[in-house]
Amino acid sequence: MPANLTPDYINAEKEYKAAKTPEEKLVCLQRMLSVIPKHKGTDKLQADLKKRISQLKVTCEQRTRKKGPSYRIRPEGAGQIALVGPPNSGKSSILKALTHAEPEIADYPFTTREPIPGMAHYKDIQIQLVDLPPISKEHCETFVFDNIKGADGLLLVIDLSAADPVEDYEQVVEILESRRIVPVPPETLDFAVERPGDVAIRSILLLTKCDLDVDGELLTLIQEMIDTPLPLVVISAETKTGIEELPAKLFEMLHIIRVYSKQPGKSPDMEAPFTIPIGANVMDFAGVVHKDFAEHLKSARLWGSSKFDGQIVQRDHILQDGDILELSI
Ligand SMILES: Nc1nc2c(ncn2[C@@H]2O[C@H](COP(=O)(O)OP(=O)(O)OP(=O)(O)O)[C@@H](O)[C@H]2O)c(=O)[nH]1
Ligand SMILES: [Mg+2]
Repeated sequence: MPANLTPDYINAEKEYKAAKTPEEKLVCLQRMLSVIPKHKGTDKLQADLKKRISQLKVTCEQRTRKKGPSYRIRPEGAGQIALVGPPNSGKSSILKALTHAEPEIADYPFTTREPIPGMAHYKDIQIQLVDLPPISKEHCETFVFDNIKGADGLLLVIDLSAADPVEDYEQVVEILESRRIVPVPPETLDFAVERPGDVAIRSILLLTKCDLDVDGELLTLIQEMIDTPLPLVVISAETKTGIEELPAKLFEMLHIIRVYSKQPGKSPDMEAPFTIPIGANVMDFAGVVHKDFAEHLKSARLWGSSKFDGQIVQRDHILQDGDILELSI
């Protein structure tokens, strides 16, 4: 039986031949396997591809282990949030829609091969987004999990127009849990986990490509079928539906507030707030501004959530988002 290979497959094979590193070769082989016509005539070829993929995976894992943590993106801004999901679900498109990053976006799986950071803006702060290579049962780069574990929050990105978005979501959670990562709702305060060693991370389930669900039928079906404690947020990177509202959700997920510092007799610096955890008090803020303030704080005056402007507040006074604090030593 003839194999009848498609142009997609032939292109992927060309890329495979041109690929230089084992990682690039692996991605090409996976792409070849995902686009190869599935019928009797390609059975042998499929088996051969699978064998080459598993051999290359071993080589790649050994190389990743040697490279160590160099793939981990250094956190910047008020917090780091990772984009996690199956191949082709639309992760990179979200990074591009929210930041100035220019990730490669393409209509085939395993386009993203290494973590790509970008800064999203929320009011006067920046939140770091990290686009990651996909996770799937077929293949996951080991370093992806280091990035996920180190993130302050996760966006689980599922294509709601995919063949089985509920299954996609369940697989992502299963893979994460097999790596001891437990996505929890953004409002979670208590990170008590069932198994010691598990890492709980605040997460949102992003159902993307909603422009392909014009009458909302797919969404209704997903809402009926899915079993998740996470909030569902529906967006489209294509039409930008829901994109503008996302930074506020990222901010909420970080559980932080913005507090401005003011020097005595001067106007406050409203350009660059400090970010501190919700529930932090005057002393916590002093420690973040400078260790001298924390060690020698004499008094603090508050503008914003205080009863009157310039009110003197105690060291254990709990601060609110948008407060301005004048510290004196
Ligand atoms: N219609 C529609 N297409 C989208 C949307 N978001 C992404 N796409 C398309 O989906 C395909 C995959 O998008 P990517 O952003 O590259 O997906 P990814 O999850 O980063 O893919 P990998 O890096 O391979 O894991 C591309 O062809 C995009 O143009 C969307 O909101 N609507
Ligand atoms: Mg991508």
